[in-house]
Amino acid sequence: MSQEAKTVYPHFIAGEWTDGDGTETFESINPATGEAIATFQRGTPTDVERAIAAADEAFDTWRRLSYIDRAEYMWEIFHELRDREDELGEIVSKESGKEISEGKADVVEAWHMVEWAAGNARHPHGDVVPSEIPEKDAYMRLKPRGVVGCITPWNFPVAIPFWHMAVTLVEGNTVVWKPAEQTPWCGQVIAEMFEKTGIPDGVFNMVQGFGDAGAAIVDDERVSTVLFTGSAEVGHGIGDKLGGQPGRETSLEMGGKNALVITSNADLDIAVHSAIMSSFKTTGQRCVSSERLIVHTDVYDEFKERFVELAENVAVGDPLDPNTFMGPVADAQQVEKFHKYNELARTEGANVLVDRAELPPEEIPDGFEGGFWVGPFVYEIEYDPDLRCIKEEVFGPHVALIEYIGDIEQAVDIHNDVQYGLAGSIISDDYREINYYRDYGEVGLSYANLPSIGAEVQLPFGGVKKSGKGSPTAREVIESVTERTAFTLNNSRDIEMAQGLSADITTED
Ligand code: UN1
Repeated sequence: MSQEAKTVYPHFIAGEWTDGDGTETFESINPATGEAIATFQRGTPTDVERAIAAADEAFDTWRRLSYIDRAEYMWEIFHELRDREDELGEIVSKESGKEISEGKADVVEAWHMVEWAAGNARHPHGDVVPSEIPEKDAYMRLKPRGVVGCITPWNFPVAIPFWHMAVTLVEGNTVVWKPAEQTPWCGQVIAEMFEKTGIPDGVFNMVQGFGDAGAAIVDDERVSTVLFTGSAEVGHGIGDKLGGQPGRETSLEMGGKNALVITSNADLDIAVHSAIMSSFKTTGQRCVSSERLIVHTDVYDEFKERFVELAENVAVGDPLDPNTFMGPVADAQQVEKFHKYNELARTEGANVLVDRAELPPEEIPDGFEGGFWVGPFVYEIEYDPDLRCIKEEVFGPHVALIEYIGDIEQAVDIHNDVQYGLAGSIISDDYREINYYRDYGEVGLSYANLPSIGAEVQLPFGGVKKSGKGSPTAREVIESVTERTAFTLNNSRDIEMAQGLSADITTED
């Protein structure tokens, strides 16, 4: 019996493709069909150790290049991402299940981030600061921190890796990256792109694998900063671990239990449109998706009717079909979690308005029976601070309508009554309500008359409360991957001190 040789995709460590020392492999699964796309080596802590050693060794040479020279490598990536948008968008859709416009937007967001980082190489870094003493020149300067560990999620498998890595590399750090285990194919393509740029060996390293590989990155003291985007549970574990270790930094972006506040002054066309986008785009699997719609009693019935009608009808199907609005969820665990929380909502007293949770077979396209399919699940529930279904993140198309009576303060109290604080939006034509929400809504990303999704890369992307620490994007990520030096140069031959401190040295005689 002949056995067909199966390609197993390797890691990229120290400028080389390597199988590492692991014996286990894993498969990337197309969530729309349940079929395997490709097979990958599962990285071990020893593989991670080698990648960190390579990054550590490469750091000294890399940091000595100019910003402009380092950015040149990122411009290569920028062009590659742009030129291959359609092809890569399709890969994203096939591997993550996101519908094709989202697959492409993921690639576009990636090249936007790379463009920002590479362009920023020619912008001023640091500040010239006045001194009390005219002969002193004071500067705030930035230095790279060293090896940066990047642990990224499956839901933006191209964009988020570049949120983490683009600025980090241009600033002069080296990288050890673990892509999400659900989207290793995207990881492979990105590593191929880095190899093609000819970036010096060890500057960029990729180890495929699971949580044990991620933990090995976090555990290694040579990793000066860990950038993490993913679940609150894992993120807080990283924060706890690194918090007490001198010289080690983190920037963590975790989930949310995001909400839209729809006031009595809302334009209901905008409200319904924003709510559908916020709750069902990416099948509810953005960190910024909204699972709570907090609606004023005066507009509640009309909003409910219109939202429910659309939720009954949004197109669920093949991610590569341009008419699809919602693809499948990522994997079997997500399906299970979604059903568990729908059940919990029922137990907690939900009045279910839309139940497409178990998609009927006729809605599943032919050939896609093995996919991880779910549809919208919408319910109304009376606000009660003890309800878990309106407090815990589901990461799926699970949406609660919560009616409120009173003014904007009441709505914002409910909005803030969760442990998370990532994203949210207010729909209102009253600027006082909008400004109240802007000032008191406890979120890192705040919108008005818009969905809670769709941030641009040049804005900080990070949450408050349980949703985050720091912001692993754009200008703000610089804070986590650089150290500041306050540097003062004396242009005089005399030493003169600030604060009127005497510089005279007096002796006994
Ligand atoms: C995420 O939600 O996991 O703001 C990332 C957005 C996208 C990024 C989302 N730019 O919707």
